[in-house]
Amino acid sequence: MVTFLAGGTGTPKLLAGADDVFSPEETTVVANTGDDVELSGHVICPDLDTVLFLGGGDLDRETWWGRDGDTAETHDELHRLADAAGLEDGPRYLAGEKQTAGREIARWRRFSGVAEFMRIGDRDRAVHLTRTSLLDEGQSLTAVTRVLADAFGLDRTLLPMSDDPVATLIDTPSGTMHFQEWWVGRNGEPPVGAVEFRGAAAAEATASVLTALDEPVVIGPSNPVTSIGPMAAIDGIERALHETTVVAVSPFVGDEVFSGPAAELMAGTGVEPSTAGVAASYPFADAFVLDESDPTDLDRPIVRTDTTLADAADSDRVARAVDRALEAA
Ligand code: FO1
Repeated sequence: MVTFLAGGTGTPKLLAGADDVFSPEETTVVANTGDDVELSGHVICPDLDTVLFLGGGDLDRETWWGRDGDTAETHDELHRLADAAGLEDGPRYLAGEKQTAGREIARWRRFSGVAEFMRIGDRDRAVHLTRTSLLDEGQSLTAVTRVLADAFGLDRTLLPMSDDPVATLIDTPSGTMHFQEWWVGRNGEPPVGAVEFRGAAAAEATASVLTALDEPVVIGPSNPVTSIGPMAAIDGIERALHETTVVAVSPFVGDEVFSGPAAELMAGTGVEPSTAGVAASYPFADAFVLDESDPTDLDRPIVRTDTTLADAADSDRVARAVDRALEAA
């Protein structure tokens, strides 16, 4: 058994063609939930859903979020209506007292659906509605994720990092905002200062996550700050990572990032945006997979390969390197 930590697109891209090396039946994926928001009344879990749709053969591979070929008629109509009603565009946070009313919720991740600031596909929305309804019926996020995983025919075990809410908040010169406001609402533009994982100190790793972390762990080329950071910020998870074997794939070649906001987030939080910075962010990692042209040397074992992840053959190659790194760790 092997457990992958997933956030953003890095680990899903590694999993996309890794089945011959890491059979889905023997793989658990623990997904970041720091990116989750409540928008238009829906609990949206982007990092869980990317793995869910990938496993169900229904992921939009252009964006690596949302469902393949989805329409967005409800979303488009929300914008048309807001325009017609003269309502200002979002992100529109609900008022302070509404942030924590109702289901247990981390502060400042709850948004109005007026001029919905994230594009929610119609079939995607059905997933969020089902999730939210089951949560409101009293099920835990872990239990709801199992129900959805069964509906999508997943062979992998998929777990949220915690059943407790955590919200990744970004400090910028324009104020503190939720990760999704910064990334989707403002195109990742206000410069990043500190990053806070609100709720993480009180959040607990579930028993299923702790059991999964008894196995060797693989951290794909996800961004260490907002994809993996919320998981490492939960005490029980951090302790478990120090105790088990961990292999991490760098999302950088030296100081060049493959994609996404990792470099801005690392620089903003005082970590060198490079493979060396990734290694410093993962003191619990026992070995690394680096690109063959990455000049970085580390104090831990390194396996090198071409770490480009553009298609299934790439994922297979990188997965084989991960397997060798697990042996070297
Ligand atoms: N990313 C965008 O850049 N724009 C969107 O409108 C958007 C909508 C969206 C809806 C559901 C979902 O699960 C993910 C969505 N994402 C969107 C992706 C998301 O913002 C991030 O890429 C992840 O949180 C990072 O893992």
